[in-house]
Amino acid sequence: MNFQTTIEKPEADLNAEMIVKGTWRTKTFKGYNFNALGIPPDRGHLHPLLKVREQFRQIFLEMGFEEMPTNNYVESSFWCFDTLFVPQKHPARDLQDTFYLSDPAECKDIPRDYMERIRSVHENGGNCGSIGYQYEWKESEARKNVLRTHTTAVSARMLYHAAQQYKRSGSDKFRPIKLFSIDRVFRNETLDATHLAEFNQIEGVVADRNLTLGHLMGMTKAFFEKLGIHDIRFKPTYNPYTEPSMEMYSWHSGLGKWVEIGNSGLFRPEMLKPMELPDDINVLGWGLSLERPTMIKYGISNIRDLVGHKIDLQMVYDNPVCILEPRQQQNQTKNLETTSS
Ligand code: FB9
Repeated sequence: MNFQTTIEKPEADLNAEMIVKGTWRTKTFKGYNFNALGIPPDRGHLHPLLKVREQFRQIFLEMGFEEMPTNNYVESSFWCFDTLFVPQKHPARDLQDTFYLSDPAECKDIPRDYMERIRSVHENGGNCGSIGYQYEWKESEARKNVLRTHTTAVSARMLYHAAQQYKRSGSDKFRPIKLFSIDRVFRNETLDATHLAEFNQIEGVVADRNLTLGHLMGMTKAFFEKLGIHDIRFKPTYNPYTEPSMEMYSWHSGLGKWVEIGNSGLFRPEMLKPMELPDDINVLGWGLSLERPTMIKYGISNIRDLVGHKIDLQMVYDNPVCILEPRQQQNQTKNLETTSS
């Protein structure tokens, strides 16, 4: 019977002094509470953008795409614009749209023969049934280094190397190419609630024999299906590097309007022929941003609450798991809601 007048507070911890002095023998210790959660260990928290990025990566990998190496933010104007048949006087290449580097200002290694083919396709259409832009193309302009304005620059380099590899292989078996990229691009744009001077571009490209506009519509439909977006609409648009080009829209019942969810097109022969891709190889491509779907998914209306030094870190700590894949018969927006459970 352990009745006593003094309430001895049971020990919670066994410390070195108790062991040294042997006082632990006479102490009463608290029982172990194995259900105690304990202090959550200070661990990493994935930024919502990285969670949504991983979801998009999984979708591309499921569709058999390979990821492009995008770990170089600096590109020469040659790969960022000239190979994509963007004329040297195009406004997108102006200082107020593109960040030019002062050091290193110029790119040294550009394949000479390829550059000459790019010169002639800009000046007079080269040999691909085009008249080009009928202007004097300057090598110095092409050598200017920039912060890439789109990851399509990386697609151009990957397609060129694939074409050169195919040419060297001498075989006539062209293995279809399915590549994707999700990485930062930089545009010297006017900043507003949805635009910063950089965003993450998501891009998919497919190269194969006799690809058509139908393949492009089918591929983008399949892609957005995996996002839970079913009926998308296409609207003709213009890009210097694709013809035909289309914007894609989806009905957003939450916002009660059609939302532009991306851009797409079939790359022009003026881009593909100088790469020495076989004549019957066509290349389709589409792109969107990572920030827009993330803002919609996490109900964030101002880009500065998602990205930048002013964001409240609690949002990063507390943002829930990100599940993009569709759930049957739920109306579209439903899928964009966060899985709070
Ligand atoms: O992301 C965009 N919209 C978007 C995407 C997804 C979404 O949520 C999903 C439901 C889950 C909601 C919105 N856009 C593209 C459309 C607009 O936001 C547009 O105003 C802004 N665009 C960016 C460029 O701004 C200057 C988004 C960015 C963009 C635009 C074009 C491309 C990539 C990103 C491209 C391309 C392309 C075309 C042809 C061949 C290869 C690449």
